[in-house]
Parts: sequence; C-alpha cells; structure tokens
Amino acid sequence: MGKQKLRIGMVGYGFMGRTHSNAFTQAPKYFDLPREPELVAVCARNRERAEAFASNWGYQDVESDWQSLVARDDIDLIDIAAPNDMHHDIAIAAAQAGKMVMCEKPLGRTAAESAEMVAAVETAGVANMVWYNYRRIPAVTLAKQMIDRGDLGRIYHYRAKFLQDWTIATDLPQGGEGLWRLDVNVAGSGVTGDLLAHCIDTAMWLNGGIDSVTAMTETFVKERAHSLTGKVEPVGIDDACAFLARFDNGSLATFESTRYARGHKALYTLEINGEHGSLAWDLHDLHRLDYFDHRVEGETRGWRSIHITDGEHPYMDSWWVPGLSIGYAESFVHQAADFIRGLEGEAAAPTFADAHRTDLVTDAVLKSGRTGQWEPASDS
Ligand code: SOE
Repeated sequence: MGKQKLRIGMVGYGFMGRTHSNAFTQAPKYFDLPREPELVAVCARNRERAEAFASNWGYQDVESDWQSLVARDDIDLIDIAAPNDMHHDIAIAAAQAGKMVMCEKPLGRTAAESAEMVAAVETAGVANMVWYNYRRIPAVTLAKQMIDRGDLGRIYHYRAKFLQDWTIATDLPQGGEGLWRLDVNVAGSGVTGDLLAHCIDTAMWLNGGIDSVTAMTETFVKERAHSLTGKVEPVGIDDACAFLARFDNGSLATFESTRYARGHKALYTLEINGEHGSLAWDLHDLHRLDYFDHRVEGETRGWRSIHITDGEHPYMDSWWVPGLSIGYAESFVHQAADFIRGLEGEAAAPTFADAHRTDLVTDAVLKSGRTGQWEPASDS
C-alpha cells in the first residue's frame, strides 16, 4: 500500500511558488517521509498563467480565487506563496476550514496581523509553518548544533547583514507583480520585513530571544510611479535599515539591510562571537562555515573553513557524495521534508508562533526608526 497523501493547494506562482513546488516535488525523492506530497491545485488570478505553471510543476488543477481553493475537500494543506497582504485572510480561512497551513515570510505585515493568524491555527489545532528557509542551509543548521552543544561558550556578539541593490534606479515603479515589495500597503514594510526578518529568524533560533532594539531607517527614493494606478505616489517602505539589539542572554547585536548596496545581490552574512570561538557564514558561499576555536593550542590556531558536504553534516547524507555541494533550492526541500516528518512527532519550526515573535521584533525596529528610541521587542 502506498503512503498516505499530503494533498497540497498552493496560492501564488511567483518566485516563491516555484521554490515551494520544487521542494514538495523533491522532498520525497531524497527523504523518507511519512506522507507523500501531491500537488493538487495552484491558485492565481491569471488563469492562463496558472495553467502554464500547473502544467510545468505537475499540479492537477487550477483555481482562480483562493476561497474556492480553501473550500475544496480534496486538499489537506494550503501553502501561501502570495504577496504579504494576502497571508492573513488566507491563513485564517484555511485554518478555520481545518487545513494545515504553510506561509511565506513575513507571516504578517504587522505583529497584530500575525497574532490573529497564530490564534487561528492554534484554535483549529492545525499544523503550521513559515518558510524561513535559511535555517535549513546545512552550514547554518550545523552552527545551531555547535552553539547548542556549547562549542562557542557564552555568546557575546551577533552580527548580521542582508544586502541587495535591485531598487536603486529611481524610475523603477512600485506595485504590481514582482514590485509589490516596494508598495507598503502590500508588503507592510521594506527591507525590515523582507530581508531583516530572515536575519532575525535565524538569530533568534541560534541565539535566543531579542529583548530590545534601536534602529535607523531610510527611504532614499521618496516617490515612485505605481504600476497599477500609473500615478506617482509616495514610497512608504524602508529602503535601508540598521539596528542594534540586546538579546535576552545579554549578548549584543548589529543588523543591517539595504537594497542600495551597489554590487550586492543577496549578501546575507552572519557572525557570532563567543567565549571559546566564533562562527561566520555567507550566503554567497553557503556550503562553508568558518570556525575559529580558541581552545586549539599553538601555532596552528586560526580560522578554518569547513566544507559542509560530508555525510555527517546536517541533511547531507540524503544528497550526493562527500565534496559535492547543494544550494539555495535545497533549503526549501529540507523545510518541506521537516514539516512532513513533523506531522508524526514534534512539529517542525518555525511555527506561526515563532514567526509572530519575528514580527514583534520587526514592528519594534520600525517603531524605533520613527521614534529614535530603544523599543521593547517582545510582548512579554
Ligand atoms: C527579495 O529580493 C528576496 O527575494 C526576498 O523576498 C527573499 O525572502 C530573500 O530570500 C531573497 O530576496
């Protein structure tokens, strides 16, 4: 007898729709899963394009409104890969219909939105997860294991950056497909919710809760034509943001993100400095983890670069042979696999509740950008 199916309905067919569809397709080929993902239907307003997407990725059917998708009784899981302003309503309706829900990041445009989403999935008792994929790059997962077993000792510093340069052109419009990230009404915020949310998710996973933050934000290009209205409209998102943070464990942090760092496309870097050692990771060299171990005595003490491709490294025994690397897409494959494995046993993170805590931090960062004050970053 075959495995029980996990019947998936996905909303959205953009860049993230592709990463998720690929993840559900690949996960059962490389990981032993208790349920078999089945791509039942994809939903998007443009039916013709949704049909082309469905045919490419193997979805059996197409819907043009998400309410019809959520109402179907041949779907177990609603996966939300649509723009941020749709997350709240779809997730709540899906939970109320008894479906499991997976959602792209950030969970809400605000923490108030994501609090309602957490309440909905918890009341319904449905499995839930948010696609903060960078946790599942094997080098980052190894960093987590090393920190948890005390290799670094007490942590003093956390440092993260996420740098891009794709919005520098002043004639780039805001709004519409691909460019909704520049429209504050759709996105909720700019780099803070889009990029720093990744850094915050990883940081809190590796180093615990964030107590308070102080931030500076800037919108360099104040007006842009809107793709949907054709009018020049004020830009409401933050183009750049840098903030300081204090973690609950007493460590200090700096975070920086911008879409105006000429030459950088997706430079996510992090570094952690502890009592016994330090770790550093760089998305552009994602299969390496740099490690300094102060407990090594003598003249060979120094930074080493670990190539994360051995079978003993996280996730890697499911892929090729030692020395051969995997990449960005596989972090989503790992996330899909962990979600499905978590359906029988401990639920995989980040759950909606975890992602809501990230939204509390991004809200505090944006608030501090306006007030110029230190702001509390949790609701406790
Ligand atoms: C923005 O350019 C973006 O695609 C984000 O939306 C993703 O979350 C990030 O992983 C890469 O950059």
